[in-house]
Amino acid sequence: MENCLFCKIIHGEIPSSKVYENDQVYAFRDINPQAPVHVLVVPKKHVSSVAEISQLADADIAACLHAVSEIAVQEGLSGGYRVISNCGPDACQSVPHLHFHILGGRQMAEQMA
Ligand code: DGP
Repeated sequence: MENCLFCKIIHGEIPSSKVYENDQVYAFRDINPQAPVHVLVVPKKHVSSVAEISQLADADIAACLHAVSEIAVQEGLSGGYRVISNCGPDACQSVPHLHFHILGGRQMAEQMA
């Protein structure tokens, strides 16, 4: 989608630190990491958030979650990790292209928000 930051990253128009890619998914390091490992997993097809997930094929949704699991192994997150998808303004979503944050490499707070 034109003018979407993450679409531009997927297409290589904006540089990123890629950690994983297949036909359906692109994943890269967050520019403002909030944990030792902070990776963003995005479907290549543009949808704005989980609220629009019905516009994605089930295979694309599944591919995102399989990617999360593979990246966690790749990044050595054997102690666990957190997966977050902010959806809409109340959740402070700042980039309107569906993405899953993988946060790991340290003990997370028990409270999630
Ligand atoms: P959210 O607030 O859930 O929409 O998360 C958006 C994330 O995207 C935020 O943690 C910072 C990250 N981000 C924003 N711009 C860029 C960028 O240009 N490159 C990378 N690698 N990450 C970005």
